[in-house]
Amino acid sequence: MAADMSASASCGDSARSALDPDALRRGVLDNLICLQARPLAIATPHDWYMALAYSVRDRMLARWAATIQTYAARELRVACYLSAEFLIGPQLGNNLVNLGIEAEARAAMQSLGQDLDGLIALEEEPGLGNGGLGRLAACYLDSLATLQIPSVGYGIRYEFGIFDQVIRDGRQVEATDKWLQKGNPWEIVRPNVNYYVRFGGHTQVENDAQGRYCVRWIPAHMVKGVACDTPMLGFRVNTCNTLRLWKSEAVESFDLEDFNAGDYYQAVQEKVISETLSKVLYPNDEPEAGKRLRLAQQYFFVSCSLQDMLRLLDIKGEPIARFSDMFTVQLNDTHPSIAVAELMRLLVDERQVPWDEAWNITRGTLAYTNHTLLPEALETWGLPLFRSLLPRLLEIIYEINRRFLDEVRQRYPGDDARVARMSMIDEAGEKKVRMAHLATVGCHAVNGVAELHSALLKQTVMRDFAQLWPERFKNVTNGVTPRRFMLLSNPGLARLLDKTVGEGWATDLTRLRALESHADDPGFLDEWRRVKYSNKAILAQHIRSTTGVEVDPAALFDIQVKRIHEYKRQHLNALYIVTLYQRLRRDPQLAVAPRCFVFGGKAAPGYAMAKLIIRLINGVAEVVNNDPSIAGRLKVVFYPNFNVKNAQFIYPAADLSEQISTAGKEASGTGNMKFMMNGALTIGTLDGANVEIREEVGEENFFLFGMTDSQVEELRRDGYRPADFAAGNGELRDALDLIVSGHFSRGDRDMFRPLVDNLLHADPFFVLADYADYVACQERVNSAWHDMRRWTRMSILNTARSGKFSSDRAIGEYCHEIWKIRPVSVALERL
Ligand code: 26Q
Repeated sequence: MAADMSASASCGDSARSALDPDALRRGVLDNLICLQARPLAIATPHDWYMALAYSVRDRMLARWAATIQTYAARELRVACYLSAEFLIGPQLGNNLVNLGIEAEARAAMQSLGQDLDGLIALEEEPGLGNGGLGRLAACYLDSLATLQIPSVGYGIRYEFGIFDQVIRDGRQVEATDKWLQKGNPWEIVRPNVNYYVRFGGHTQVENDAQGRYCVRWIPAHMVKGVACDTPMLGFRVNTCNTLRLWKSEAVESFDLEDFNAGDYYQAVQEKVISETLSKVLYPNDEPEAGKRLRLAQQYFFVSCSLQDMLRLLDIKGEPIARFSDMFTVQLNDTHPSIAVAELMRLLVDERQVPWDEAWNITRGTLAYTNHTLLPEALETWGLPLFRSLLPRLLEIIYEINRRFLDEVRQRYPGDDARVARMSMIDEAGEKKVRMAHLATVGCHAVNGVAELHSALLKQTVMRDFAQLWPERFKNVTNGVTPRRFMLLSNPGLARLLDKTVGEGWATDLTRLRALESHADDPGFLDEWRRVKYSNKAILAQHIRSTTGVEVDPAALFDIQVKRIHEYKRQHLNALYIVTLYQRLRRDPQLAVAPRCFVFGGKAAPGYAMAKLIIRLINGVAEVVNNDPSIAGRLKVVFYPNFNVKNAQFIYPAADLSEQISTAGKEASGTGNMKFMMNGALTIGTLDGANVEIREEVGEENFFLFGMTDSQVEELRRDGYRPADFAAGNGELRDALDLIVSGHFSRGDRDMFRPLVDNLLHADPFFVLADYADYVACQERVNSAWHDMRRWTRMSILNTARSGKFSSDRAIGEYCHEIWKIRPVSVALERL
C-alpha cells in the first residue's frame, strides 16, 4: 500500500525523471521559468547552470525516494559517517557521470544554445573541509552509495567553508568563501527535522518519579539544529544516500522571557551566538585552535546526529537495546569523539538505560579512525573550557575514566605512571581532556589510514592502549574515488581505458592490470602520451589565465599540491629548484630536462612558517621564470586557491608527483593515489601510503629517497645538527646563501631569514638531512625522462597497478572488518 501511494506522488512527470535529451531539455526550460523565474531572453549563464542543476537533481530524487523507502522497509544496519568536514567538490559534473547522462545533458544544452562544460565550470564548490580528511569523507560517500551500503554522512553545514586563497605580491591573502552567495541547488533544507542542543549551565542530582537517582542538566542556553540534506548518488546504481549537515538556529526568534524582563539585548545576543555556531569552518594547523566555538561546533553536530539516529529507531519501533544492530557510527578523527559521552548521556539521562547496558551499546556502535601521528595535533580541550560549555558531558567522561582506570590498575597493579599516561585527563600542568583517549576507550575499533601509520600508532601515541587491547587496533588504508578523479577529471584517459581494458574498470579498479600487456606496444604508448600531452595543454591554459605564466606542455610537469606544512616539505622541493637554477646559471650549456614545477595549497592563516614557504616559492618563481639565462627551461608556478575544482585538471596533467614528507609524519596521503591513477610517477619517501604505492607499482617504477622513519628517529635521538649538513654540502650552502642574500626577495635580506635560520638551527622535519638524497633522486628522474619510452611505460604501469587505492576497496574493508554490514540493492520499480 505504501509503495502504491508513493507511486502517484513520485516523479511521474517525465520532464522530471526521464533521462533522454528531449526530456532533459523540457526539464531545464521548466526549471528555468518556474524555479529560477527567468524568462529565456534574459537568462544568464548562471541561470542556465541552476536550471540544469535542478533538472539533474529532479532525476536523483526519484532514486533518493526509492532508497529511503527500501531502507525503511527492511531490517538493516546503517553506517553513519560522522565528520566535521566533507569536501565534496562541485556536484553537477559528478552527478551527470554517476547518472550516466553526460552525453544527453550535452545534447540537451546544445539544443538550448548552451555549452555544458561552460556551465559545469560555473559551479562554486562547497569548501566544507581543509584537505585530506574532508576529501576522504567525500570519496567514502561516493563509494558507500556505489557499493549500495545503507549509510548517512553527518556533519556541519558551514556558511563559510575554507577561505579562498589569493596571491598578492607573492603572499597568501585570505578571502571569505562565497559558496552560498548564489544559492545551492543541491541542498534540501528540512525545517521539520530539528533537534535542540544544550550548552553551559549546571547539573543537579534528583530522584525521578520512580525514585531513581538521576542527573538533570540545566543549560544556560539551547541551540536548534536543522537538517540540510544533499543527495549522494552512487555510480550507475539506484542507491542515493544522504549527506545530512546541521545548520544552527536560535531556538526562538528571541527569548521572550529575557525580552519581558527588559533584557532585549541579551536576547538578541543569544540569537546571534546560536546562529554563529555553524558559521565558519576552522582551518587546521592553527596554533590557537583551542577555540570555544570549535568545541561547541563539534558537540552540536554530534548531538544532532545521535538524536537523529534515536528518532529513526523510534520511528522503526525498535527498542533501545537494538541501537547497535541498527547503527554503526564511524568517527572521522577525534573531532566527533564527544559522541562517546553524548551517546552515554542520551541513553542514561534521557532514556534511563542502566550505565553498563548503555556502555555496551555505545562501545558496540562506535569506531574511531585516527589520521595523525603528530603529538601536537592530537586534540585536547582545557578542563575549565570543557566544564563551562559541557558540564554534564565532563561528569560522564570522569565516570567513564574512573571505571576505565580501575581496569588499568587491575591489569597493571602499581603502575601509576601507566595510569597517568592512559587517563582521559592530562593532569600534567593545566588539566586537559584527551579526546583520542576518550575515543579509544569508547570504541570497539580504532584504525589508522595506511599500513605504516597503523603500525606506528601502536608503537607510539597509542602504545599503552594497543598493549591493553591489541584486538581493537586495525588498519584500513585510505582510497580515493576513481569516478571523480579519473572518469570525470580525465575523460581522455577514461576513453582510452574503456577501449583498452573494457568498461567496468571504474567500479573494479583492479581491472586496470590488463593495461600491463600493452605497456610495450609502441602504438599504445603513443596514444598514452597524447592523452597526457593534451591534459598538460589544458593545465597550461589554466596557468596562463590565472597567473600569466607561459609553460610548455612538452616540459616535465612536476607537481606538489597539498596543504602547506613544514612536515610536507614544500621547502625541500624549493631548495632543489634553487639548486637547479644555480647549476644552470653557472653552466648555461648544462643539459637538463625542461621542467615545469607546479605548487598549490593553502596555509593556515596563523601558520607563519607555512606562509613564508608560499612567499619563497613565489619569489623563486618570479626570478627563475624571468631569468634570460634559464631561457624557459625551468618554470615555477604557484597555482592559487588549490581546491577540488582545480585539482580535477591538475592531477591528470602531472608527470611527476611529489610526496616528500618526513618519514613517519604523513598518516597516509591521498593526493599520492590520485596522481598515480592518472599516470604520474612518484618521487617520494617511505611515508604513509607511499610505502604501499611503491609495493604495488614495483620499486623500479618509483623514485625513492630519504631516511626511513626509524632512521629519522635515530638521528633525532643522536642529536640532529642540521648546520653540519649544510657545512658538508656546497650546493646546499649555496642555495641557502642565495635565499638569504635577497635574490628571491627583491634585495630584502630579512624576508627569508626566519625560514633559513629555522632550517639551520632546528629543522624539525629533517629537510637538510634529506636534501642530498633528494637531489640525487631528482637526477634519476631527469635521466628517466630522457628515455621517453621507458617513462611512458612506467606511467602506464602506475595507472595499471593503482587498483588497490580505489575507495571502493577501502569501504569494502570497513564494511567487512569494522561495520559488519552488507549491500542492499535498491529497485527503482518501488516507485
Ligand atoms: C582540529 C581542531 C581545531 C581546528 C581544526 C582541527 C583540524 C581540522 C582538520 C585538525 C585536522 C584536520 C585535518 C586533518 C587531515 O586532513 N589529515 C589528513 O587526513 C588524510 C586522510 O586520512 C591523510 O591522508 C593525511 O595524511 C592526513 O594528514
